[in-house]
Formats: sequence, structure tokens, C-alpha cells
Amino acid sequence: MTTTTPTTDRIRASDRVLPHPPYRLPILGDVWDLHVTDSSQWGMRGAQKYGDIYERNIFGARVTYVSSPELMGEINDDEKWAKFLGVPIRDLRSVARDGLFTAHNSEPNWAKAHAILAPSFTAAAMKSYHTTMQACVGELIEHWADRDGEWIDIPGDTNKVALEVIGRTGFGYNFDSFARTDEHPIVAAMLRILTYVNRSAYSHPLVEHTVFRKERAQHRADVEFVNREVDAVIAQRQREGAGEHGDLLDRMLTAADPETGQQLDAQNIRHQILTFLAAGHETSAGVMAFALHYLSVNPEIAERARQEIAEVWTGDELEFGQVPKLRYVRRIVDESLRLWPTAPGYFRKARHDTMLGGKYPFEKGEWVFIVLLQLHRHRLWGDEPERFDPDRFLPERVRARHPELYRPFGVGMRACIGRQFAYHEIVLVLATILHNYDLVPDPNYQLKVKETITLKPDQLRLKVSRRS
Ligand code: MNH
Repeated sequence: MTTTTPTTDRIRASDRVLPHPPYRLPILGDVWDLHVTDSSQWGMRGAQKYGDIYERNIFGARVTYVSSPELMGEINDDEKWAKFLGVPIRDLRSVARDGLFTAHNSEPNWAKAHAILAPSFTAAAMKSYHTTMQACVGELIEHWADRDGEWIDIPGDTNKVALEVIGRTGFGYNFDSFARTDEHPIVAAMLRILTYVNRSAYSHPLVEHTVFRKERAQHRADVEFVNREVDAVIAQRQREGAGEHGDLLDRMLTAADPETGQQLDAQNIRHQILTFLAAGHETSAGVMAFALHYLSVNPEIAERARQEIAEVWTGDELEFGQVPKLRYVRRIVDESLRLWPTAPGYFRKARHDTMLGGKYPFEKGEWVFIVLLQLHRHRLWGDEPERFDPDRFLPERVRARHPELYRPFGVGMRACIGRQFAYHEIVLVLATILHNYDLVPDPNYQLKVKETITLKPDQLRLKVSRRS
């Protein structure tokens, strides 16, 4: 018997034909159709016009946008596609270097830090953070106590809770967000860093050296400042002796990679701390804020959540083991993350030449952007994808659905390490707020979403009134 090897043609990027905006120009390509401020929402609108896979060609650079559940199965396979640091994530390396989020797969510190930190992020590990998280929410509840009838800046305050949570559980650091009136200097510097990265990512070095010379100098000073501050926290802990605090910093200073027996070095620990500050704060805070918006305009959903909370929360405090029993509150979180995945997409690059979906040739190293905003509104979600309906996450409905339709935390080896942490924290915060306060929406508010790498409801304000 003779076997014939099929003669496959070489895979060539130039053979790839994809839908794209009309009026493509020579050299400039689709540059007229580029949005740099709301790039994820623009990616979503493009998908609604051009389809589940389409491209924009910007001066010859091709950006492919994917929101097809069928193609996701292939792209989410770690054997076929790998994490890619697209703009603006790549530029976060100026502060986070080879920290978990911004490390290339090939950098040895990724596997090492992943092995060392993973045990600190299991559902069971949340037990050691629960009381600390509760203390942070308690400060928020206190902060609102005398503010009946005042407008409250919701994203501002959820940011404070999430910052306190990550600061204290991460490295025993209290930012004192609710006591102070000014912004903590580390927070101010981190905010400027993220704003700079988000804007300059689409810029040219020459422009940064001239037009934005001052901002660039400030950026460098900010990076140096946060490095120094975080290094001081690490050094202080080393002097005190690590091991008794039960936070992530203790673990990083004491645990070794089971594979190699190696520990993380102090510089890498700094990059992990900065990573947790950047990746683990605004993302969670944004979800809390979106959920509070939807709860305020859907009082029947808030009421149903309050009934569940009343059944589960029987003593003085909401106990660790009670949090996972708040199934409806959890569905509210899932549904908020469906409509507004606060990390609105991620990048993957082809590990080898490949024919995506049997149709689209991608050469090794070429990359795509996963448009989570649109995947989460795909027609397979039904006729009313914009409607906020937590019951989409009833277990039987989840089982009946295409498995690739929902990826707010990414997937595979580079998926979010903080997923359980985020769920525990967000459910705890929302349940405590609903238990203590009624939420009153601004009748004139129209949801508008602001992008600063992550998403948040722009200028959302609510009134809260204490429940008796
Ligand atoms: Mn998080 C990676 C979304 C909360 C720390 N996070 C990711 C990715 C997504 C994501 C998506 C994958 C990106 C990619 O594939 O390129 N993260 C979220 C969302 C929330 C969130 C929507 C809140 C809700 N993340 C958190 C929290 C922490 C955290 C909280 C820390 C305490 N996330 C990380 C780290 C990574 C990550 C670290 C990188 C993991 C890795 O690559 O190994």
C-alpha cells in the first residue's frame, strides 16, 4: 500500500482575504477607520458591521479582530496560538517587566512565578483573605454612612475598595483610601503611568521625544518612584521577617518553585507587586461599578439578590463559607462581566503557520485580537444580547451553550490567575452593599463606557440610602 502525502500549498499571509471597512486606501489602508480612545468598543462595532472575523489595515500593519466562537476553539488552544503582548499591553512592560501578566511565555520567570503563586489563588486560599476583604468593604459602608441624598462617585469608590483589598492581601499595605482626601502618591503615579501607556502606545518615539517630552519625563520619574516605594515595602518585610502575614508578599519571599527549588528574586517580586496593583484593581473595581449600575436600574433584580442574601447571611458577619452560596449574586457578577468584560479583549499569535478555521492562512508570529465585547454579544446569546439578565448563567443554560462564548478571564496557561480572588471580592462587596443600602439611580444617566485599557462606567453616580 502506498501512502501519498497531500501536497499542501505554503501558507502565505498575502493569501488571506478578510472583510474590512470600505474605501481602503493605498499605503494608508483603513487608517481613517481607526479609533484610539475607545479601541475595544470600536473593535466591537466593526464586528457588528463586518463580521465575526475582519481586519483593519493600518499603514500596512494588519489587525485581525475575532469574535467567532468556532474560531475561538482553535485560537484558545495553547498548542496552536500563544499569548501575544499587543499594544497597549506591551508598553506596560516599562513598569511590570517580566511580571506574570506582561511576561513572554519564553521568559523563565513566568513559569517560576506561576508555580509559586498559583496555590495562593485557589478558591480555598480565599479563606485567608476573607477577613481582610471584609474590613475593606466595612470602610466603604462606613464611608457612605452619612451621605444619604448625596451623589456618590461609584467608580471612584469601588476603585478605593479594590485598591485596599489588593494592597492589604497582596503586600500588607494600607493605602488609607477612605480616610484621605488626596490621592495616595503611589496611586497617583500608577494612574499617570497607565494613562501615559494607554495614549503613547499608538504614538511614535519621535513624537514622544518632542511633543510629549514633559509627559515622557514625568512617566520615567513615576516608574522610578513606584519602583522605589515597592522596593521599600519588600525590604521592610525582609527586615521584619516574612512568613507571619499570610499575604502574597510572604509567599513570594518564602516559597520555592517545586520544579527547580528556586525562589523569586527581589526585583521580580517588585514586578509581581506592580502587576497585582495594575491587573488586580481596576478590573475588579470596574465590575463592581457596572453591577451597581445594573442593580440600580433593575430594582427587581436587586430585590431578588437581597432575598438570597437574607437567607444566606444569618449571623452578624457574612462568613467565608457563605459567599459561594450567593449563587444569584454570582450570576449578577457573571452577567456584568458578559456585557462589560473589564479586560475587554486579549491577543494571541500563531505558533506555527496555520490555516485558521480551514480558511484563513496565518503565518507563524502573526497575531489576532479577541473582541470579548462582541463575543459576549454574539447571536448565539439570543435575540436580546444587550439585555441584562443574570439567569443566562443558570447552570442548565450554561451547559446548553457553546463553550467558547464566555471568556472574561481569558483561557489556557495564560488565563487570569486572580479569577477566584476577583469573584470572592466582588460577590462580597456587592452583597454587603445590597445588605446595607438601597441604590437610587440618576434618572438622566445613560450608560457610557470609558476605556483606560480597562473599562468603567463613565461618570456613574448613585444615591444610596441606609436600609433599616
Ligand atoms: Mn486578571 C490575566 C481579566 C482580576 C491578576 N486577567 C488576565 C487575563 C484576563 C484577565 C482577560 C488574560 C489576559 C491575556 O490572555 O493576555 N482579571 C481579569 C478580570 C478581572 C481580573 C476581568 C476582574 C474581574 N486579575 C484580577 C485580579 C488579579 C489578577 C484580582 C490579582 C489579584 N490577571 C492577573 C494576572 C494575570 C491576569 C497576574 C496574568 C496571568 C498570566 O499570564 O500568567
